[in-house]
Amino acid sequence: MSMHPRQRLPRRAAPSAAVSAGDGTPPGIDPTGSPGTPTLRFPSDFGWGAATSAYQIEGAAKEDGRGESIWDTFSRTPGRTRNGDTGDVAADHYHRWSEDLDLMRDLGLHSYRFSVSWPRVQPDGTGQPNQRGLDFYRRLIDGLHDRGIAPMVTLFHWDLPQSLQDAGGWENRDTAYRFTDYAEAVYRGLGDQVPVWLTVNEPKTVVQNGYLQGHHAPGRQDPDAAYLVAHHLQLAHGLAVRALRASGSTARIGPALNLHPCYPADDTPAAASAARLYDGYENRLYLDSILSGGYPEDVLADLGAGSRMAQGIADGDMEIISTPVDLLAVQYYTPYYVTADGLTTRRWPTSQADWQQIYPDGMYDILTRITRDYGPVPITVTENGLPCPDVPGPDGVVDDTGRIAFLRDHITAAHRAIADGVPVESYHVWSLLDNFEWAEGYEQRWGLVYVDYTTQRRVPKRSAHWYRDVIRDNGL
Ligand code: IFM
Repeated sequence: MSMHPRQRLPRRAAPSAAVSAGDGTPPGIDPTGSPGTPTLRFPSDFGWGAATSAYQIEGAAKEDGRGESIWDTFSRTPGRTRNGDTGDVAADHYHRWSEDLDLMRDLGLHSYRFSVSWPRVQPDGTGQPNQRGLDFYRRLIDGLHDRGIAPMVTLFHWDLPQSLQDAGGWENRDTAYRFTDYAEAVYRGLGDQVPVWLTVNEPKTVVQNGYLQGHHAPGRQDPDAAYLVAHHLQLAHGLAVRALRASGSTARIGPALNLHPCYPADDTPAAASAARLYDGYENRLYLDSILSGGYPEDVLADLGAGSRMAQGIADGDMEIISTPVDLLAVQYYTPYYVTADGLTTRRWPTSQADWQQIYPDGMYDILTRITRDYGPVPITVTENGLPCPDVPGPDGVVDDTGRIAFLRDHITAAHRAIADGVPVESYHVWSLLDNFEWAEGYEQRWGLVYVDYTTQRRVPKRSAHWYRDVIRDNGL
């Protein structure tokens, strides 16, 4: 088996000459644009939202019967996260959910995407659900409806119960079946009030960060295990889609995939061919299987017939994985430029997250490519955003002009894709609140709303006011 390119490329690559000022403002872009008379109107039923995930905001790690997740274990292990940060308290959303819902109402959000914490609902990953855990999400969902905001619920956003990890985690095929039981318990508890379910968030990040590079939980560096995990995560997705349908639910369901356009770094045939394989690992390994029923041949060939993944594909798995979905949730952050030897290089300024090149046209390219290659599957953009070094000024204002420029340019790119026939239904900013950014701890602030982690005071940033106007005007 040849090595996946990401293995040879540390995520933290050497800085290129073209770097941003660190506030995410690409050179040459006026960050101060604010909506006046909108010149770009979105379809009248377009949905505007914001997204979060359980471990990143909830805190209350030991309350109301919540069990331990792999992120509790990982973040409490010295050296794993920046400054030793954990999600023990995070943005304390578990206690401040009502205030946070009021913030969402003030923004005018149509849709709020959040995740259910598996160990809050099944502390050990199996068995009877913990009613106090379900009650929290019931209160949240009722509170959203009271404020006219539609809940969009992700079932798995990386916080696997530690007990399941102890039994092999996603390397163990059985975990996909445990996920289905958990999904059924959540549908039974909350399903009547949830119009959209997302199964598994960014399986690729689990594969790459959790099992190739090892800087996310569970901290493994084992390529052969990584791609078996890719298969089991997708099996879990397909089984959950079937289980939801079998429950008689009319809710819509789909996967949440982070997709990256992969361009050749130069005009050589070798770079073109390397970029094609890179695209296989980044995108087609998830899109072809879920939307077309088979893993890409080039990736399978590259992994080799003897790989644990190839050996782990049982009869009928691909039919399960490709069970028709109602929508595809797309998360776009960065493009990749691939050299002839399968490494990546930078072409655009980066944000404070050094893996993120700011390239709004990549949003257009990835959205149009989905429709071109897989047909008119309805798309919701469930994440898009950047971290900025946000600090309240003496007047208390958080002036994140770089975020406004970023959002404006990416929303404009999404509008162009819609105008060219891509069925994009909604757009969600990552993130509603500053939160625990995994291995980066609390250093990177991704929110529309600033969180003072000492007092837990929330301060809507300038971008929040700007986004509120975009929603109000249904355009910019
Ligand atoms: O914070 C993460 C999120 O959990 C998944 N998508 C990418 C975001 C920014 O890194």
